[in-house]
Formats: sequence, C-alpha cells, structure tokens
Amino acid sequence: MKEDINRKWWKEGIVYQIYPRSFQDTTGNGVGDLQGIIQRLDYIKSLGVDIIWLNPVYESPNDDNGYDISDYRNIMSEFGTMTDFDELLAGMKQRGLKLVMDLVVNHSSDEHRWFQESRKSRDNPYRDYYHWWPAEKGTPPKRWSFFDVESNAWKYDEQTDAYYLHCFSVKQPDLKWENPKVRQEVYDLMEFWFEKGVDGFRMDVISFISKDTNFPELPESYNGEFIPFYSNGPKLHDYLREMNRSVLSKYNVMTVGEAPGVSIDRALEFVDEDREELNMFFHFDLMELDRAQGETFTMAKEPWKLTEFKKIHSNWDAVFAKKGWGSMFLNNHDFPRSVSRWGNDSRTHWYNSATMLQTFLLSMRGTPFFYYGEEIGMTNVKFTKISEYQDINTINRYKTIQQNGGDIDAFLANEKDASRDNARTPMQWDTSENSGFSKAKPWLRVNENYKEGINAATQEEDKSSVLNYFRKMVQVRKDHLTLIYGNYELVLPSNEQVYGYTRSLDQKKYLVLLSFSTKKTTVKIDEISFEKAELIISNDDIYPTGEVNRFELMPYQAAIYKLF
Ligand code: TEU
Repeated sequence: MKEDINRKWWKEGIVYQIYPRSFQDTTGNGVGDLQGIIQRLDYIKSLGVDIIWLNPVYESPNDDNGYDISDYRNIMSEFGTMTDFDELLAGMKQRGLKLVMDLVVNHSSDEHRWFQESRKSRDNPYRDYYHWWPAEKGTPPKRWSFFDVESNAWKYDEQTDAYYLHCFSVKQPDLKWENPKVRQEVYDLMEFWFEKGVDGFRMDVISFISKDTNFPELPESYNGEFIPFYSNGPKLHDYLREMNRSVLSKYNVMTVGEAPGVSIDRALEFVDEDREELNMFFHFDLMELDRAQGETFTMAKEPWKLTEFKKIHSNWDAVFAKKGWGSMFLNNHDFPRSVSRWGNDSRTHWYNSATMLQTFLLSMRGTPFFYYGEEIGMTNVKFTKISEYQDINTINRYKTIQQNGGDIDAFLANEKDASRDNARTPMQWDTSENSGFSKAKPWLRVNENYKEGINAATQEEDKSSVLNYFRKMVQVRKDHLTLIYGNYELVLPSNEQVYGYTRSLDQKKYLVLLSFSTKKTTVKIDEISFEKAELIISNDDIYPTGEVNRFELMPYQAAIYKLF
C-alpha cells in the first residue's frame, strides 16, 4: 500500500540562502549586489537547489545589514534597483528556481516614513504604528533588547516625551501589530511582492509580533529568560491566521517563520495544516546546544554531545511525523559556519566532515536550508581584533563589556567561535584577489583559506571536491522520495561517535550512518534486521567487515545504504 505523503514543492525543494552583501560584487564598491547574483545564477542552478532565500534587499540604512527596513517596496541602493530585481526574478524563473524573500515586520527602521511620522507628535496618524510609553507614566517596565548596549528595549524620545520599544537596536523600533492598520500595511506589502511573482517569505522573528500592550513585569515563570516570553504574545496566532486568510491563501507560496523562543510543545500551533498559519518554522534548539544556558551568543564551557544532537533532531522529527512539516539547517547568517561548529575544519577532517554534514541535511525529513558557501565547505574566519568585526551584535556587546569592566579577552575568544560575522565573509569564488568576490576592498574581510582550495573554481575542476559531493548528494535526495518523506527511526541512540537512522517508505528502507568522530569506529546495528546493505553514496572508501550489520567508518565518514 502506498503511504499518504501529501506532496508539496516546498517540502521537496532544497533551499539555498544568499546573504546578498557577501555574494558577488559587480560595481566595485566591496559590497555584493543583485547583478552579482544574476551573474551567478547558472552556478546556483548547477548545484541542484530549487529555492533561493534572499536576506533582506530592501532600502535600509543598514544598522543591522538590511534587517532595519526604511522602504519595503524599494531595493537598497547598494544592491541595485527594482529593474535589477525584476531581472533577477526573471532569470530565476527561466531556470526554474523559486524566490523566497525575507519579511522583516516585527520592526522597521527608525528611518521608515511611518516612524518618522510617528515620533513627530502624540496625535500624528502614525503614532499608533509603534509602541510608545508616555514619560508621565514613569519608567517603563523592563524589556530586553538584543543589540542595545544597556540591553534596554525602551528608548526615550525627547520630541514627544515618551519611550519607544525596540527589541533589537535603537534603530529598529517594534511595529505595533495590535493596530489593524499596521497589519493591513504588512499584508499590502506582501501582496506587492507576490504580485511580482515572489514565491514566499522567510519571516523574521515572527514569533515576537504580538505584545501584551499593558507591558506587565516579566512573569516569574520565565525565570529571567526573555526570548520565550517575547515569543508567547497573546494574539500571535490570531495574527498569523489573519495573515494567511488575507494574503497567503491566495497564492501558491511557501512560508517559513523564524521562531526563536518557540518550544517543541508549541510547534504544531504554527504548522498544523488545519490551522492555516505557516508551512514551516525554524526552531533554535540545535543553535542552543553549544551555548551557555539562556545565552544565544555565548559558548558553553562544556563541549556539546552527539547524543543530545540526535535527541533534538529525533524529537523534532517526531512532532512533524503526522502533521506539519519541519525545516533543517546547520548554520545561517546569525550563526557560525556548520563545518567549524558541528564538524571539524582542520585540514585532516575538513573534507569528510563538510560532506558528512551535507549528507545529514539531505537525508533527513524536513526541508533542507543551505547557506551560501556551505556547498564548498566555507569555514569560520575567526577574527582576532574588534576592528575586524562589522556586526552590530558583536560591536555593541563589546561596548557593554567595556562599560561594565568585563573580560574583553574572554569576549573576543568567544566571538572567534560564536560571532555572526563568521558566517558573513565574502563568498569564495576563485583564487583571484579577494576570492573573486570584489575588485575593491570587501566590506568584511575574506577568509584567506580561499587560496587553499576552499573556493568554487578549484573545486569545480576536482571530481572529489566538497562541491561535487554536494551535487551528487542533492541528486541522491531527488532520486529517493523516501529520503524526503520517509519515516525516520533512530538507531544507536546512545552512541557518542556515530549518528545512525533509517528512512522508510512503501517497503523501501535506507540506513544512514554519520561519523562525528576523529577516529575510525565500528558499529553494529542490532535494532533492525536486514539481509543485505547496498551502498548508495559515501564520502570515503568502504571497508567490508564480513558481517552484514557491522560497519567500519573512517573519521567523519557518511554512508547511505539501501537495506534488503
Ligand atoms: O534574528 C533574530 C534573533 O533573535 C537572532 O538574532 C537569534 O540569534 C536567534 O533568533 C536565536 O535566538 C533575526 C535575523 O535573523 C537577524 O539577522 C536580525 O539581526 C534580527 O532578526 C533582527 O531583525
């Protein structure tokens, strides 16, 4: 009997995320642009991916690299014009690629016309587009801000003697979703892009949009952790349903919400099809695995454990086994490079661990999201001086520590592993100056290892490169519907070296074995029985052990077998 799998393009597609600032500069100003992406469309198509997610390309003063939008219907001048955008979209359509844009509507830029108006007077028609706290009510109740040196989300504005709320930087005031006019503005701008032919949105901190506008003190149950509190606003799901009804339901589009603070028990509230809210969302359980408790950007003292890594993925897979759908990612523009973080970027283990991690994402249920450069195994840049960083997050946390007389050296050591800029260095295209990214000095320093084989051109020529393995593995996913929709079952749950699981659908069964170890390991699979294991793909040589259920794995080896 055929299992019912409810096929959808956004479940079968593979996403390639582009940070436009860092992809390809064509104007010679050291900043990537839309023409640069257009130039590289054939390369992107050659990877076998289906969907491009673009980080924000709208007009912005770039306090937070485009996450502070001053005009939702225009293109950032550094990136090009609307004509360039239309050309990009047409070029993508021609090649059968879909485009997902970033929707940043928890906040706008303080340079957006709405905020410029809002701050003018208390009776301005746009006053209620943002959260204001009149000073005569006293100091507003504590709210935390990500990028504020004092971590204070309330900024006093003299002009109207009131404070405005900004959960991110002072230049990112939070929009007031409680105002129906704001919601209508958002739906209108979404329509604007859908009418152009855009295929979906990744929704920035969408879990934060609803606020209790009485601004009570943080309830004790949250134990000082503000991210889960921010993500649990009273009207969140009303707004998502309204958005779906008003706009999303009219188009065949994909939605993926960024949902920091949303725990697994709340997952289906967002993506259960019957609720008609979102298709998928990003959870952050994995991103917290190697971080200090409650500290998104500080490394934990203890190394992370593979058993915990497995548990996170097994638990999340189970939630979406019958309803909803998951998303899979190992890095993005906010988190360090996957091979440096979950693999091993030493010369000896770089190739195997980069390809092993690709095998993982491409053999799990849930839509895989790759981040530009992941296909060639780009690594963390590990800046040592504060002057090398460009990210407001690192720079402002540095200032906080300086102000409080904290340990600057410890902070810089932490940022080497944890900073967002690790993931934002220019794409490594070839061995020419600045890795072929730009003829001018890049906005963020290039990782020097582009000269040592970590670049697309060199890997293009090499049949056994990370890049060419990626292409092969993408094809393996496409050729095996089981790897997309099949049931997932963990084997070897307590093994700290090897992650093993099976995927099965309609009588077909595959075994995936992934070594996370720097040593050779042998595993015996006793949980399931099979007579034969036929190799589908591996990133290293296979050494037969003479026993059907015993496997020897080289350091960071990945292998997928079909079981009979
Ligand atoms: O990130 C939101 C955010 O909270 C992350 O910084 C955080 O690391 C993660 O959610 C784990 O808790 C989004 C964007 O991705 C980021 O680049 C922006 O700076 C931010 O929103 C503000 O728009």
